[in-house]
Amino acid sequence: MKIEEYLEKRREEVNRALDGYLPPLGEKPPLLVEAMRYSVLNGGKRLRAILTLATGEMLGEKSEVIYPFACAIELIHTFTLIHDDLPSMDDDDYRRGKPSTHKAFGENIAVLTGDVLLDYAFQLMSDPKFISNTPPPIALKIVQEVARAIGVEGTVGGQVDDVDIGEETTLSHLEDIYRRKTGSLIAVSVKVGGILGGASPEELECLIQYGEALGLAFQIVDDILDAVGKKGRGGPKKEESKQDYVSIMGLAGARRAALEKIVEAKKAILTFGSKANILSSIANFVGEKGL
Ligand code: GRG
Repeated sequence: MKIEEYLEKRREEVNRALDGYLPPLGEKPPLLVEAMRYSVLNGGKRLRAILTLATGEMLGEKSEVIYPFACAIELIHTFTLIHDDLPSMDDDDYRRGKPSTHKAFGENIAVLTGDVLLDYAFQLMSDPKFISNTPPPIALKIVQEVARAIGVEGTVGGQVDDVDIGEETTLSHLEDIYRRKTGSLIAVSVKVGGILGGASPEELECLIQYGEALGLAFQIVDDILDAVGKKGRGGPKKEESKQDYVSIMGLAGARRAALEKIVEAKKAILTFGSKANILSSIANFVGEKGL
């Protein structure tokens, strides 16, 4: 199966699972439920959930055990997008081709929708109702890893430095921000799959290296797509003077760097042999999007 077909099939499966986990329309409070469903089920590649699934399955874990964790990570990802789009952050009116959550529901509801998705993600990863096949110590380890990845050392810390980035920055500072702001959620998606699949410490280290390199490549490619106008946000990009990978390295330099990171990611999982073909193809797919 071609990687595009694999990703599409998994995207549909993840969408069905997310649909099932989210509270149905009609539940209270209606506005919050509507905003949760609008924000989560409005497209998205589901890359992070797919990485968790592909990694766990590579190591022999069943998909039904992985789904609550994979979907929890997607809920957290959606939460970061909602908050990232707010006027006080990146101020984007469009997301995934549709009005961003604050444009569709107002800023107050958007903030609360992000909050509740974060909360719900931790419920998914810890409530026996959802994770009856996962031993509690494993679930606790995953909860710790995810919480750390999105906290001070990870997503939020990276976002804080990104907000503060200004017009002059160095490449190493930018990469440090990208590793935390974008890379840490991608890396932990892979790590969670590894933990669920019972990876040895050495295997987990290789998976983390893969996830980190892929995460950095992913944000560089995102900058490239932004620069060439292929991001598909669904509306005009607002003017901004913030530096990014392309403004510092140029388009060719950014493409080169992204491909280097993809090579690094694939090298890290060589130890798994052909079992890692899907992870390797996902890395190629991410890199090729920037070409
Ligand atoms: C995580 C606790 C916590 C707080 C959030 C707002 C914020 C702090 C962080 C922002 C992080 C962020 C949005 C980084 C950008 C990452 C990025 C390139 C997202 C686009 O990901 P895709 O292309 O999106 O996978 P789809 O729509 O396909 O899901």
